[in-house]
Amino acid sequence: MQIEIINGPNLNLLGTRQPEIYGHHTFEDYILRLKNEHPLINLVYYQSNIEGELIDRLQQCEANGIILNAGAYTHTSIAIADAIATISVPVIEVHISNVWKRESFRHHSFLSPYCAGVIAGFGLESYRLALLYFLQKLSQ
Ligand code: CA2
Repeated sequence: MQIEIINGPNLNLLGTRQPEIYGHHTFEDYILRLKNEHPLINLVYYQSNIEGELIDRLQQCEANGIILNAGAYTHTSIAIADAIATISVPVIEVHISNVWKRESFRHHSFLSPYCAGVIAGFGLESYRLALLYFLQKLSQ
């Protein structure tokens, strides 16, 4: 089983800035832990700050499921929403922070209507919860 985690803009800065919102861990450290916990899953990680690259990656993805944190593009990108709507791989939208506790411009997502579900507000554990959903769903 292959699951791909795709992170959008600025998420390469995890663990270096705004730890009060985004925590102290780099994503590379976190994904190593997930991989160690799930050695039978082929967990692939991709990050880009560029909208078109994220769309290319979504279109090319051959995984069984995608865990997507599109960062601020969540709230702006009809193009990423169209890409999710077009592909057959199921996508779970995740956010580290609870976006509904934050500024009102973060309350709307263009992506959610095309995603299997949304997980937000659990720090990096949001990704683990999404992974657990796919593990359960895909092993049925
Ligand atoms: O809570 C999330 O996961 C967000 O997707 C993060 C985005 C934000 O625009 C969304 O509204 C919610 C921002 C990512 C910025 O990531 C940083 C990480 C570390 C330091 C600075 C920024």
